[in-house]
Amino acid sequence: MVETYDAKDISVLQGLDAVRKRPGMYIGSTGIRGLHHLVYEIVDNSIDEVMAGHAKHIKVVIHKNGKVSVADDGRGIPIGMHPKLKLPTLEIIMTKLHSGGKFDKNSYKVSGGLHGVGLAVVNALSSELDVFVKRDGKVSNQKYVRGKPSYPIKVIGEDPNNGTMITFLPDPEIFNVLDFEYKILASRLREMAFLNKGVKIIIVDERTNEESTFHYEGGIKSFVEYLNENKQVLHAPIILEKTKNNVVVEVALQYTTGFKETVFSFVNNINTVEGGTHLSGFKTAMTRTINTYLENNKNKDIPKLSSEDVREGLSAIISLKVPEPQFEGQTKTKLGNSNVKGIVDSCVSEALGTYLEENPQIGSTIIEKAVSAAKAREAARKARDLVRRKTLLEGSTLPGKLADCSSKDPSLSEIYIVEGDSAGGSAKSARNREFQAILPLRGKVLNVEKARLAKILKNNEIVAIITALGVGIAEEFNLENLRYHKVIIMTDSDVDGAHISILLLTFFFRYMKPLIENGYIYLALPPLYKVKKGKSFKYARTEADKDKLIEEYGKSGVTLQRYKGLGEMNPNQLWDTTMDPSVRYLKKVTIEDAVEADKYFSDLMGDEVPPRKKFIQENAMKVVNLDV
Ligand code: 0RA
Repeated sequence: MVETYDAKDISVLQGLDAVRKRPGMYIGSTGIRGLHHLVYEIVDNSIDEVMAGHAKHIKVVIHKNGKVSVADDGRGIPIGMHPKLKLPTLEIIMTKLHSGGKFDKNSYKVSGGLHGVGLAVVNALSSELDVFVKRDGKVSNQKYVRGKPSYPIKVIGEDPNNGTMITFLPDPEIFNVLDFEYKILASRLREMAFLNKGVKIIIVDERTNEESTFHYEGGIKSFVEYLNENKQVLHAPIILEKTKNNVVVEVALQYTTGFKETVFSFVNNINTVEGGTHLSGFKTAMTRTINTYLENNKNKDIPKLSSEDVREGLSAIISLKVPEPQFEGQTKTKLGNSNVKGIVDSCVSEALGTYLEENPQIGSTIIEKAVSAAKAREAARKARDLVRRKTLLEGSTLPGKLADCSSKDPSLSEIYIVEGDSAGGSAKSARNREFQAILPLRGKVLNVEKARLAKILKNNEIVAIITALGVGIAEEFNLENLRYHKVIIMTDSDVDGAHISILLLTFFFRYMKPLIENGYIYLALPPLYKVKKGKSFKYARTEADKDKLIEEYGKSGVTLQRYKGLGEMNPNQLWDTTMDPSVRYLKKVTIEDAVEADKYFSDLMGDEVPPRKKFIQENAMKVVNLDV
C-alpha cells in the first residue's frame, strides 16, 4: 500500500492547549454526552478503516478502573517518520491539531465535524492514554499524559497482524461525569454495525460482565427489521441501492400495519437528526413514484396521495455515502449539499419504480395502505376542524377541570398533569397558584401509538392537554403559543403510574416532539417512603434512599410510612415533597438517541406485545428512569 498523505495534507500544526482550554468547542460538552463522544471519536476512526476495506473487527472494553479501550484490525496508524514534519506520523496524529483534514481523501470518511483531529482531541482530554500499533510485523507503543508523550514510540514486540488499540482514561480535571454507560455506548455501536454491513463490533463491560456482539450481514435491511421487531409488517423489507455522481444511496423500507412514520437518515454514518437535502429527495421520490404507480394500476376514481399518506406506517433507513458532506443546522446534523436532493430523488424513483413493477403484489399492498391513509387524513381534517370550531365558538376556553395559574408569563408558569381526581384535589390545595396550574386527568389516556389523529382528537384527556398547553396539534402545532415552560407529569410511583406517564410521553413524543426537544417536559418524582425518627423525618425516593436513611438514623425506633399513591399525601406533604420548587425532584425528559427512543415507544405501545401488561410492568419503569 502506497502511503498517499504528505506534508501538504497536514499544513498547520498546533498543540493541544486549545482543546484543554475550551473542550466544549471540540466535543460539545464536558458532561455525559461529551464523555461518550470520546469513545465515538476513536470508533469513527476504526470505522473509517472498515469503510476503506481494511478492518473487520472492532472491540470496545469498559474497564473497572474507568478506562475504555478501542481495538481494531485495520492497517494500524502509521508509525514512520513523517518526511516533512520530522515527527512520527503517530505522534502527529495523537498530539497535534492539524488543519487540512484527513490523510487519505479518496474515500468517504466518518466526520463528526472534527476534521480528522478526533484522536488528538481524545488524547488532550485524557489524563492517560496508551496507543498500541501492530504494523509491519512489529508492535509499537506510546503513552501520553494529558496529551504529552511520556516517552518516544517504542517497539515492544512482534506480531504479523495489523491493527490499532487505544486505551484512555478521561481527565477528571475536564469532565464532571466519568462513568461510561454501557447502554449508551452499545446503542451507538449497534447503529454503526447496522450501517456497516459485515463489521463485527463487540462491547464488553468488565464492571458488570455485560457483553454484546453486533454483526449484521443484512446491514440496513437488518436495521429496518430491528425497528419493526414488535410491529406487524406488510411485506419483506425493500432494499434500494444506487450510486450517482459518487454519492452512494442505500435505502431499506418496510411498511407496517401501524400509522407512525419511522424514518432515520444517515450520511457517512452520522445520524442526520435534522434531516436535509437527502431526506427531502427521498420524500419527493416516494410521493411521486407511488402516485405514478397508483395512476398506472387503478382505473376508477383515485385520490391524490399526499407526502404524509405514502409514509403512513413506513419504517425506513436512508444511508448515504457523500464524498464531501456539508453539515448544517444547530447540531450540525442537517445535510446541506444541494445536489444531493436530486441524486436521491432519481435513485429512489428509479429503483422503487422498478421494484413495484416487478413485485405487483407488494405494490398493491402499499397502495391500499396509502389510500386508506388518505381517507383517514380527510376524516382527521374534519375532526380537527371540529375541535378548532369548538374552541372558536367557546372563545378558546380552557378545559373546565384546569386550575390555571395567575401568571401569564409562560417562562414562569408550570402545569402539573396529575393522575386521578383525589391527587388532583390535593395538588390544587397544595400549589402556589401564582405560577402553578393543575390539570387532573380523569379517564384513561389514549395509546396514541395505536390510533390515528381523528381518533386521538376524540379523546377528552388529550384534547384537554392540547387546549391547556395552547400549542395546537399536527399542522397547527405552534411552540410559541405554549402557555407553560414546565409541563410536569405527576403520577403515582407504581406500575400504573408509570403506565400513565408512558402514555403521556408517547403522546408528547409523537405529536409534540419540540416540547421534549426544548426541555419543557418533566416527570415529578414523588417519594416512596417517609422515614421518621422521633420528631425528625426525611423522604426517600428510592428503595436505596430508604435504606441509606435508616442507616443514617440508626436502626432503633425508625418508623416507615410507605406512600402507595399521591392520593395518600395531604396537601402539605404533597407540597413539601413534590411541588415546592426549592426541594422537589424533577426529571427532565430528553431524547438522547432518536433511534432508541422511537423503538422504546413502539415496542412498549405497539402491536406485537403478547403479554402486554407484563411487558409494560417490566419495562415502563426502566423507560421512565431512562433519559428517553
Ligand atoms: C492515519 C492514516 C491511516 C490510518 C489511520 C490514521 C488509522 C487511525 C486509527 C484510529 C483507530 N484505528 C485506526 N486505524 C488507522 C492510513 C494508513 C495507511 O495508509 O496505511
